[in-house]
Amino acid sequence: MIPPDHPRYRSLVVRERLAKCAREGIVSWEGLTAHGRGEAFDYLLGERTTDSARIAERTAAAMLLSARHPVISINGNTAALAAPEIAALQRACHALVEVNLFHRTEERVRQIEGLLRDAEVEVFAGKAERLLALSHDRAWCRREGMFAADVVLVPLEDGDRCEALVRMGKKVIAIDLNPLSRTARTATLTIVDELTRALPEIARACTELTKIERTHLITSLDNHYLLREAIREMTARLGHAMD
Ligand code: PTJ
Repeated sequence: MIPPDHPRYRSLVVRERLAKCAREGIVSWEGLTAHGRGEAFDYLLGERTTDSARIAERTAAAMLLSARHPVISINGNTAALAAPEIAALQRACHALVEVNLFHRTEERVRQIEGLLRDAEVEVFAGKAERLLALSHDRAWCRREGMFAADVVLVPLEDGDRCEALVRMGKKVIAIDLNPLSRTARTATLTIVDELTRALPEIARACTELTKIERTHLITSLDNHYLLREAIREMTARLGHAMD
């Protein structure tokens, strides 16, 4: 039992949830280490949404709303951490939601789809094929889903698939607390923010943005600037800690 007055209460509750989901097979064991890396970067960020992340989140909303065929890709960590937030974002931007796993088994795909449906996500399921140019199992996706998408939102991604999707001419929006990762540097747009803060911000922006604002955000997108700002925020906090 985690006492609610513990100073790291939220963080401990999230860890407990991920550990439970790992025991159930929804989160991969490797996903727990990925979460730890995310926590470390979030600590450096001050566990808050920075101004540049908010710009990235509004730009993501603009891209999803302007897309012909937007798809949100879900892995084990994302489903365990944010199923209700995915449902809310799907309602706001009408994207397809598709499960795509690195540590893929049919059983895990089914479990994660079930968890999402319980949270009222409309899951795009059905027959997956090995369609992406990757030697690992993230290559499995649906022909009418991710394969046909023009914009793909990929939370907690591994760099390989991000590169493969970009090479296919798709616009890739990554959510990754590590601004130095290959994913962060390859994506069309990188949101350096924690998943459960980022998704509601994107959903809110979907309901707020005018057409003119959307166009402005998309045409002024500068991912290099967004990454530089995230790194600047982190190094500034480290600098203050040494004062
Ligand atoms: O469920 P599977 O089988 O598809 O596996 C999923 C994992 C996460 C294990 C897989 O995609 C993986 O290995 O990812 P990486 O390469 O470790 O990358 C995950 C990235 O997400 C890292 O750069 C972390 O810093 C970042 N991250 C972790 N937790 C969060 C996060 N970013 C935002 N919000 C988080 N909560």
